[in-house]
Amino acid sequence: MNRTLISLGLILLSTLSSVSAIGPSAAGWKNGAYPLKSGNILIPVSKNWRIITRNEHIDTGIPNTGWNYKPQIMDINGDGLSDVLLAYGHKWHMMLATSETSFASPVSTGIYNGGWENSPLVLDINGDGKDDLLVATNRKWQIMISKGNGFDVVKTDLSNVGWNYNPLIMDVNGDGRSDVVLAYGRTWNILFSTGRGFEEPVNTGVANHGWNYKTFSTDVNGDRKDDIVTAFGGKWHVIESNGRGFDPIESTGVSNEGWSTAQLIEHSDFSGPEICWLADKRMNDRMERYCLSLKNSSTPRYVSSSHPRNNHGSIIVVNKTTIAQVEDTDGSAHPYWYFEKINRGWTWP
Ligand SMILES: [Ca+2]
Ligand SMILES: [Ca+2]
Ligand SMILES: [Ca+2]
Ligand SMILES: [Ca+2]
Repeated sequence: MNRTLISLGLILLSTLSSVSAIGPSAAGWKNGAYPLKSGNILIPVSKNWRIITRNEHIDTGIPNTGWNYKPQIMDINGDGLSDVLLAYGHKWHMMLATSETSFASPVSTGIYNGGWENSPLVLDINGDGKDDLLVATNRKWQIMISKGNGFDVVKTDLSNVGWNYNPLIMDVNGDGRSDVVLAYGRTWNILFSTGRGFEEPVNTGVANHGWNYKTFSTDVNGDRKDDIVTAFGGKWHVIESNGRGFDPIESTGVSNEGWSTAQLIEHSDFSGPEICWLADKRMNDRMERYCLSLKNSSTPRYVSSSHPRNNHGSIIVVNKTTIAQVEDTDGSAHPYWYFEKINRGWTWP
């Protein structure tokens, strides 16, 4: 076969496998776009829930009641498919996934949805693979522990101080049970999980700079204890866990320009986590994407080809292998969904 044809075919194949645009439009995405474990996205649109995959828009036929009451995406039964917990009619409702592209109709848990407006947090407090929910309500933390087909409600005596300061769910001591890290009293404080509740807060003595900017938790150094990555003072900083608390704050020396668009990407290989953001460093009115490897922090690497500055939407990290973005690449005022496979050789439409 002609060598040129073969290379053309390879180029086409690699383009198709790395990026795909899903038509006809991205209507409704501003009402919330919820990443699912499958790599698909759930959005409330045209009175129903719709699932966006790499290839199509699927109308689930299920009314999107409760879409504006902070739906919680979590794997309630631990089957590897993302389910949804919805607040409406004064109760939490479960919408369980039946496949990667379908859900069963919502059923009531019978549990009062007090505190849904206080940013509930998904965690796995007992490490059983079924996601639980932490709710700040009546000035105390309350936990809904999943039983697979419903929840046990556990009330704690712990004050919900810090719930409005971007609390972090992370496994500080690496025991497989989610802990909670809270910014208050000028320091980071840790609530270690006991499996069905939390120990009294541990004051780490480490200043809580950056709680109001982009703050991520991830295992930066690969010791299975989650660390903090945060933007403040013009730079990205790392705060490593030592199992019982945190080590002193370290600056990466890298500018946190573009922090508001920053996303954490945890690669499935052994290269460690990265933060990626959009910036127009080339001053050509088009945005480029840059990534900083946190494990081997040195200088940010340029990743993407540029795309129009006036409609860059936002990056959504769908899962460890996929990111998605809403973008009007052809200037038709009809934005499309774009999916992109994350690997070391990213491309962009
Ligand atoms: Ca599930
Ligand atoms: Ca659990
Ligand atoms: Ca833990
Ligand atoms: Ca670590």
